[in-house]
Amino acid sequence: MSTNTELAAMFHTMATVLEISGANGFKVNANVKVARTLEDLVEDIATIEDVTTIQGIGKSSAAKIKEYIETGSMSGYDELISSIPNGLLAVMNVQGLGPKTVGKLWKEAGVVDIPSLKEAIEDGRLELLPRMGKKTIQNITESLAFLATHANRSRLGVAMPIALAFLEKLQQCKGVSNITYAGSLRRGKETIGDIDILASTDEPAILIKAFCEDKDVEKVLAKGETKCSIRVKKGMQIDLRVVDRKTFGAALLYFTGSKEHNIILRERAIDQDKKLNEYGLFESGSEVNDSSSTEEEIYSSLSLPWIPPEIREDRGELSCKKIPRLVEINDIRCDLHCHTTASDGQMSIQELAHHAIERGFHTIAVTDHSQSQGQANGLKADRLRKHIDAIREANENIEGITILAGTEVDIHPDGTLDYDDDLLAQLDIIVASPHSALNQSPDDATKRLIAAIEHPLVHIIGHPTGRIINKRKGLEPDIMALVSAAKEHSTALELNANYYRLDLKDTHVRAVCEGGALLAINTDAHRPEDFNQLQYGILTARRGWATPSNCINCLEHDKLLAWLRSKC
Ligand code: DGT
Ligand code: CA
Ligand code: CA
Ligand code: ZN
Repeated sequence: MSTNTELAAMFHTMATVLEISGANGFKVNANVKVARTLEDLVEDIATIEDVTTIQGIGKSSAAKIKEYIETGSMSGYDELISSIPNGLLAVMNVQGLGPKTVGKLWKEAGVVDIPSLKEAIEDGRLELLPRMGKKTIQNITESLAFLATHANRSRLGVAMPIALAFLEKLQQCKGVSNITYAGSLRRGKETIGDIDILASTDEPAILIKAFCEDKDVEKVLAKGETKCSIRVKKGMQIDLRVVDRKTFGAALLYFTGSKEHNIILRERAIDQDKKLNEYGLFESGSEVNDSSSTEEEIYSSLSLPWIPPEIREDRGELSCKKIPRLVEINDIRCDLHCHTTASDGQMSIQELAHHAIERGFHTIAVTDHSQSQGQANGLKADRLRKHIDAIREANENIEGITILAGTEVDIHPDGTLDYDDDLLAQLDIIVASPHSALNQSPDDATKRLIAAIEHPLVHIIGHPTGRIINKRKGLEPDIMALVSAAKEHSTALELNANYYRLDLKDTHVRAVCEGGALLAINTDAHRPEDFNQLQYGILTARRGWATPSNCINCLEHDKLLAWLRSKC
C-alpha cells in the first residue's frame, strides 16, 4: 500500500472517530477532505517538499503527514483513536450503522464493541433509544449474524496490495531465487483468510529476518527455520514458507490449493501408482525426487493440462475435456460503467476519457446516477439532457476513443426505471442497477430484476445483487431465471469489478457464461485509481470460467456499437 493510501485511510479513520465523538462537522469534513486529496494525489506524498502547497491540506494536517512520513507514526492519530473504546470502530462495519448512530449507541447504551452491541439488543437496552424501531434492530441483528460468519476474512483488494508490497521487499533479500504468493490469493477468491508466501533462497535466515522484522509487522506469531507467520498492522496474517528450489513447483501447486483440488490430484496420482505431496510427484516406492519440476510438468505427468489457479476449486476442472481460454486483463477493450463529477464521481468527462485512452480502451461509457440517487447527486431529467450534450461534444473533440452517453438508472423496487423511456431512448447505453430496497424477498428481487432485463432499452444490469462483501448480503434473486431472461433479451449481466462488490460473484458468473447470456466486466470507476480494480473483476471472471467470447467488454469497437444499437 502506498504512503498516500495509508495516510488517506488514517485521515478517513480520524474523521470517523471525530464524528462518533460528536465533534463539529467542520472538523470532520476537514479530515475527509485531506483523505480525498491524498487519494487523488498522483505523486507520492513523501516526495513533496512542502505539503501545504497542495490544495485542501492545511497547516495542522501537513504537520501530521510530515510526522508520519518521518517517523512512521502520527501522535494526533494515536491520541484520537484511544479517545474511543477499542472495539467501537468494528461496530461501524455493521450495515446501517453510521458514525452518528454508533456514537449514540456508545454514549447512551454503553455499546463499546460488537459483543456489547449484541448484549444491548438482547437485554432490550437498544430498543429504549429514540429512533430504534423493531425493524432497525432486526436489520442490525441480521447484519451481526452475517459479520460473524464473514468478517475475519479480508477482501481481495485489501489482501493483494499487502502481499505485493511484501513480495517487492522480500524479493530484494540476498539469495532469493523464487518468491510468489500462493493460497486463496493466487486463486483470486473474493475474501482471503491469510496470505501464503512461498520462497526459495540460499539464505533462509536473511529472508526470515527481513520478513519478521519488517516495519509493517505487528506481531510475530510463529518463527521457525523454514516457516514463519506474522500479523501485519492492517490485521492480516501472512505465512511464509521457505522451500528447496527443486521442490518449488510442487510446493506452489500444494500451497495454492484449494485443498479440495489437491485431494483429487493426490487420488489421481495414487491411481497411477504415484505419490504427490508438497515435495514432488514420486514413482511409488521411490522417496527421492532428483528432477526439479514445475506445476506444468506435474500436471502433465498426471496426464492433465495445467489448470489456471482461479479454477482449482473442485468444480469440474479435473474432469473437464478442455479447459477454456479464460479471459485476461488485456482482452478488455472498454469500460461501460463509469461516473463523472456530474454525479458522485471525481473525474470530468475529459479526464475520464483520457484515463480510458491510457488504458488502451476503444470506448468508455459515461453512466452517472439517476434522479432518485439524491445522496449521489443523481441527475434530474433536465440535467441529464445537458449532460448528454456535453458528452456528445467531448466525443467530437477528443480523438482516439468513443465516449458513450449513458446512465446508471436506478431500478425501483417494483422493477420500473428511474427515467421515462423517452429520455432513456436518447442515450447510447443504459446500465440499470438496484440501489435501494436491497433486503426485499428473493421473489420480489427476481421479478424486479427480470423487469429491468426485459426493458427494451436496457443494455446492462449493474451489480445485480447490490451486495457489499463482508457487509451486506444484498438481493438473492433466482440467478438461473435472470440468466435465461438475459439471454432471451440480449441484456448483459454485470460483474462489477470493485472489490467491495464483485457482483455478480464467481459462481453466478459461471451460470451466466454456461447459460449463454452476456457478461459485462466494468469498474464502476468514480476516481482514476478505480480503473485498477479491473484486476479483481478479471480474477473473479476467471473463477467463473469466463472466456473473452462471453464478455461484451472484449468486443471490437464496431461489434460493441452494433450490439448497443440493437437495443436503442
Ligand atoms: P484461506 O487462507 O482461508 O483464504 O484459504 P487458503 O486456500 O489459502 O488456505 P490455507 O491458507 O489454509 O492453506 C493454503 C493452501 O495449502 C491450501 O489452499 C491448500 C494447502 N493445504 C492446507 N492444508 C491442507 C491440507 O490439509 N490438505 C491439503 N491437501 N492441502 C492443504
Ligand atoms: Ca491462505
Ligand atoms: Ca495459510
Ligand atoms: Zn455505478
